[in-house]
Amino acid sequence: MPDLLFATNNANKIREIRDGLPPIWNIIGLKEAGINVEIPEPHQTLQENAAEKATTIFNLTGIACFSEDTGLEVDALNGSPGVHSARYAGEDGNARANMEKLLHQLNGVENRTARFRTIIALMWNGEPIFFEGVCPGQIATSPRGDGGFGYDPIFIPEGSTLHFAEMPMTEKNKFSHRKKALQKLLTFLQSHG
Ligand code: ITT
Repeated sequence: MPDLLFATNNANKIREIRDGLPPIWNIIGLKEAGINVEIPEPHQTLQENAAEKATTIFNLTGIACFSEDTGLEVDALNGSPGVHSARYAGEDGNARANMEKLLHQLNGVENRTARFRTIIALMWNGEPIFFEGVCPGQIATSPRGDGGFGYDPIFIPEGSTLHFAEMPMTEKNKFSHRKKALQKLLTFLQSHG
């Protein structure tokens, strides 16, 4: 089974990618690979950040790898928090504070349409190539569920009445941005592998 290094420190992303991949690939996260680095995300687009993460780890290790960057785009907020989703409330990775800020911004707002967007960057012949997945939906008025991570308690994907955090991972993966991007990556690897 070939190893594929997933350049992320987010254990939830690793779980979801493993759940969505047929077991022909052995997905390894940075921690498991013994790589302890803060991956920079300095850019204004998901694509540039994804490329930065994958390129940084590839240059460090020389190992076949991919990364992904994800953002939540809310129409009533002109696409915010978008590429700034992780630090929306200031502190990196504080999901509760991020959700509270978003719900506050949308207080009394009727149009709650939004989408998660994932860009995967795969290092291929030393250069990043990209695969995109989008999941349209709505921002709920209050959180529900204790599964998933990040903004999952307040996101209702199109085609469901459940919040992402109320779904088991396999159900989330029927809708998810990450799974759609992963599917494109898989198709590419299967035809070029
Ligand atoms: P990396 O190591 O891969 O960079 P990260 O946690 O920094 O991991 P991102 O910058 O891609 O990941 O995440 C942006 C924000 O969006 C962050 O607050 C996540 O919790 C949130 N997020 C990402 N994917 C999500 C998903 O599927 N459901 C809910 N929230 C998600």
